[in-house]
Amino acid sequence: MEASLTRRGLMKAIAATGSVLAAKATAGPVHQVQAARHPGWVFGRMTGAQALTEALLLEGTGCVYGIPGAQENELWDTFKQKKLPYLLVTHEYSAACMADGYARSTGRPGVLCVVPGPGITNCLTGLGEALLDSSPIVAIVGDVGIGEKAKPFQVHALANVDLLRPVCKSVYPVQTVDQIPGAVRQAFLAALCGEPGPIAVVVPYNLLIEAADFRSPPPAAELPVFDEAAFQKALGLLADRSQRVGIYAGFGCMDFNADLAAVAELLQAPVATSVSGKGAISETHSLAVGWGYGPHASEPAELVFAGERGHPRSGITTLLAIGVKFSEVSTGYYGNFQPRHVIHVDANAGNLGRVLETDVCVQADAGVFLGRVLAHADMVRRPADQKLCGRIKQAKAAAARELCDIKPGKCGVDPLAVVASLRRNLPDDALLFTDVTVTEHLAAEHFIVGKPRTFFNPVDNQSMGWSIPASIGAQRVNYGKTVATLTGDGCMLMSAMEMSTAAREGLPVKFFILDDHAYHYMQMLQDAAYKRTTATHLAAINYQALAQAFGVAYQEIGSQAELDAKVRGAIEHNGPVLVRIATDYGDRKIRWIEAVRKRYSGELSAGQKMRFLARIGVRSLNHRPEND
Ligand SMILES: Cc1ncc(C[n+]2csc(CCOP(=O)(O)OP(=O)(O)O)c2C)c(N)n1
Ligand SMILES: [Mg+2]
Repeated sequence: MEASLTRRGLMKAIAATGSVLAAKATAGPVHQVQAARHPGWVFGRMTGAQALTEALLLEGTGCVYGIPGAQENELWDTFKQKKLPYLLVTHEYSAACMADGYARSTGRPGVLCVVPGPGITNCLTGLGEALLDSSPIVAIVGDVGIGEKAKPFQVHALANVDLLRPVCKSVYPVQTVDQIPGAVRQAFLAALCGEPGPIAVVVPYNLLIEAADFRSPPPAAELPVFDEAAFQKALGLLADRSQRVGIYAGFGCMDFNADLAAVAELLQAPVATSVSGKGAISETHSLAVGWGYGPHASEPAELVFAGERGHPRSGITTLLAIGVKFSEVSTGYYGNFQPRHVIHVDANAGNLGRVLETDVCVQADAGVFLGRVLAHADMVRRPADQKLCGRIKQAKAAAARELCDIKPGKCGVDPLAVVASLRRNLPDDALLFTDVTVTEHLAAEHFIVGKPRTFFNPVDNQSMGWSIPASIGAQRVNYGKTVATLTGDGCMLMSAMEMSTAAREGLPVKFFILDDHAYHYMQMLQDAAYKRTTATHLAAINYQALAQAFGVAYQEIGSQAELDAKVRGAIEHNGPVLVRIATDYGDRKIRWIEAVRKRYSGELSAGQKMRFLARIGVRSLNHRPEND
């Protein structure tokens, strides 16, 4: 995954710093005048910690999430001295998730700072989520001391650089103090360049207290790759008006809302998004059909893309997939069907044409591609398709009616009712963070997203417990906005401690916890395949006491009748609130799970199927299964 582009850029940045360094700057007033002449440079005599902090400030860092340690106390002290905002967390997993929440909500790289050894191993899961979900992060990571005075068997002396490599797009191990600012600033560029992702800058701690004369310019951005020949071929396909185009838009389209809608209108193409692409087009747009386009996702998307029986000229024939990679989760185990023609556009050549067969793959940033299509509007324009818009409207109305099909719930609230209530009561620009519960799929399907960067989900690493810290990280830099999490009791148990951070900092996140005392997700999968459940029951927690201990307000929702009023009350409260929702999943069907189960079982060999069926048959005779 280490891009030669970013390595080359790093080398250039470091070389520039080094060569100027050779010319030794003079300290004092003359020097300060020189520094003023170099806006945007890290310039002057300072320590490694100061140069690192200057670099973060020059990149506009809004907050550094993390935990200090002996190796980095110098750095944290410098953050304070230079007024770089920071946030102390309770666990480094959270630091990575918070930086991720910052990045997804702002579009700018989120920054974390952790110690080597356990600081690194604790944050690996969060960095892994950012890597698989294309979220830009800069991880400032300490390392043991190097150089002549370095001793053997230092504390935290794991293979720190090697540990980071598999979960980062690139790792920059700094070797000398003068490399620090160049490496940090190059990391910001690389985190965003092409397909975004996490970059780690690893700094041996003794370099932080070393002083040097810095003359480090900002790194030069490299032009994004644009495959012109492939673009022309794609344009040719789009110009064929006998074909009906459908757009599948991913997270890569998130900042090109207006252009995406304009291209859709130009082509009269329905638009489905990946789950992380939700919001790239307003889901209330007349051509937006929801997420996915297979049987696992929004029903309107499936109906409109596949076409309806008895309507021979319905359904799409050319798929224009932009800034998206057809991952297992987003396609419901590769359930997006193969259209007749496929144009796949993505900034990362490694993502192109890996899942569907393609007519043409265009390596390009989504924004540049969309802009170029608009520049050729006359070649590809279609007349307004009233029939298509009518069908979309009808399909969306049917899906909306499903939202009214709320189960009464014997001992709590139907999770679909929670999703509906959140949509009714959260402002349009509120940020909602979902988590790895079965409800993530209900939310993806039914939570209508109107604005970009307002709906978030840990998609491809499916890291439980992500939403609590990610939402706190986002709230820290989106103070005026309503920020909420929708998570399960199992997920909450993984990162609940971080609610104390929200309380300490007065970050008014609304934590909605669906409590069923179980891993319902696993129960749905296990019960169907094994006719019993194993290791899925969770403790009954005293949530009120927990909220009190953390110092956050508490709200209890026990029935559907009180749902709306209490959800509204929590949202209107001016501080952080833990909302326990007694949840009754009942026999609520989840399209994603049904579809994935069908695809998995379709792939079993005859022998495997027989073994599963025989076991199910025998166990079905037992009416008192040995659960958990
Ligand atoms: C770190 C991690 N461990 C295990 C899993 C497997 N897993 C996926 S969902 C889930 C249960 C989630 O429980 P909860 O938050 O209570 O939601 P519910 O299933 O009840 O909807 C588990 C164990 C995972 N995705 N991530
Ligand atoms: Mg649960």
